[in-house]
Amino acid sequence: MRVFLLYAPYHHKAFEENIRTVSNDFGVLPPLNLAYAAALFREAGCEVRLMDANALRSTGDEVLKEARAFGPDLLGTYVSTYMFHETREWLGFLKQNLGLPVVAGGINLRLYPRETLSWDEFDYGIIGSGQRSIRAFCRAFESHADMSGIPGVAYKQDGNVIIQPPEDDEQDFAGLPLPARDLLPRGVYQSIVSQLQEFTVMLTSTGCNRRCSFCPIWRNPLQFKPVDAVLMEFEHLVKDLLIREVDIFDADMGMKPARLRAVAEGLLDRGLSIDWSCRMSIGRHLTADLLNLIARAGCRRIFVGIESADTEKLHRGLNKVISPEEVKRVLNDAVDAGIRPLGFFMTGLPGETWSSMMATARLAASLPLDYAQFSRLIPKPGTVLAERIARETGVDYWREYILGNVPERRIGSPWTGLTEKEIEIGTKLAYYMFYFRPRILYRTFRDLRSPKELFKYARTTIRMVSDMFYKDREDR
Ligand code: B12
Repeated sequence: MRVFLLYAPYHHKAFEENIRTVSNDFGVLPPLNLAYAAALFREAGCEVRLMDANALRSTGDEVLKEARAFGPDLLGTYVSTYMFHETREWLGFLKQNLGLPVVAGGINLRLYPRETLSWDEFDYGIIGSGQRSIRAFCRAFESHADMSGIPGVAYKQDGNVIIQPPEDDEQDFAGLPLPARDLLPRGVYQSIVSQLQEFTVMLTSTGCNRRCSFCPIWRNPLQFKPVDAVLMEFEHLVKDLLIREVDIFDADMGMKPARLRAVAEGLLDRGLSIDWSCRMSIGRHLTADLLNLIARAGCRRIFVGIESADTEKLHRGLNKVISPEEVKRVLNDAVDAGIRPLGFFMTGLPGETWSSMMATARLAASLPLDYAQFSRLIPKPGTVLAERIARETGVDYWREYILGNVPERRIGSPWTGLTEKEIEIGTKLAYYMFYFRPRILYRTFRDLRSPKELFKYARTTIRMVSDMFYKDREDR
């Protein structure tokens, strides 16, 4: 059986936490989870083509041509909540022209399976990891058998959507095959801060041990790949795929400091030369010694959630606890070790005022950071915050959005007296206060590693300035 998987092009949405320039210039990143799904289809005996039309900036006709040339029996795609309709339209176009059924997987199938399949563009859904269900689905699909009784598979029968939840223990992250990165194009991937090519992304754990009300990630089971498997994946990246830089997307790569230490030591022992970056929670466990070790092992950047100058607001409003003293200590130790830190900050917190927002902007500019990202707090799908808002207003915006009942718009921040416009302006101002400083310009130029990187920064700077005058969709 031949399966054509499409990663559909996507663009900034009005409800996103990031301002437009940041979403659009975030980079061109590979569809890691479709690469995982492709590996599962291959394990089930399928021949798979994975087309990253987002990275290739393909037109509809180009995608159609590629799909026709491959001659698939089935089309598949990844659906997030944010990009649902854009992806749906792409699959609708392919389905109409090829007359083939479509299977969808990914986060939106976990959150809104019924609503996803209420659209004609989607015939089947894989809910959850697909580890057991993809194989069973393929067997049933090939033999034209009934999909009933296959946990984790959603389908349609006589106009009804049938949801079959996955088995509780289906997700075994460590047991997943290596993502099929060999199916992805080369020379096209980069992030806003990456410096080398080939570049890719990687995940060594799922879930998180924190319970922040603005983040959905802790709802995934907390699972880790064993150190040996992580090192094997690094080795595969370096030796088989000639990757020179990787961004690790774990919620907190330092959650188990001994594990991080073992990964770093393993990289050094195996002589694997690769630049990497990762997200880490601030805490006492990030000692100068550990930071020095990971720097020697190739860690070039760490991304840390600092969020706000007002730790009280953070703690009470969002269930996140961090110590300002520890933030400074970790950042200084990281810089001393030769690691470039990026701080994540949030604007529009519960009880936020213009002056607390500006205090956050000033805090960011006062810390030894090389990069900062300011995101507006939004009730992301699947979060405690989104559930609270849905309860209070009686409307689940995301569900209605998937059903096509509400337009793409800012959801609003009823937890602060600030308007969306004020939060947007405060967020943009925070960016200008951070980036348009001699220290940042100097460090950016000093550490440039290619003319391409200079071009990337110049383009983002121009877009950032023009963004000041850009009106969001609902203002137009
Ligand atoms: C890595 C990552 C990325 C990477 C790679 C994305 C990708 N398509 O793989 C990049 C940087 C490109 C990315 C982009 C975006 N991301 Co992202 N991303 C993640 C992250 C950290 C891990 C995803 C992952 O690989 N998980 C591991 C795999 C094994 O699990 P999985 O995703 O569930 O996939 C399995 C199954 O679902 C299934 N499956 C998945 N797809 C398919 C398809 C088919 C046909 C089948 C059968 C099965 C199947 O098989 C996989 C193997 O088990 C998650 C957060 C998290 N920790 O989960 C956020 C997350 C999914 N991303 C999120 C967001 C918001 C975005 C962006 C909108 C950001 C932006 N503004 O650009 C874009 C949207 C991209 C899109 N087209 O929709 C949100 C999703 C919110 C939502 N409900 O829509 C999350 C949850 C993070 C968050 N902050 O809330 N992301």
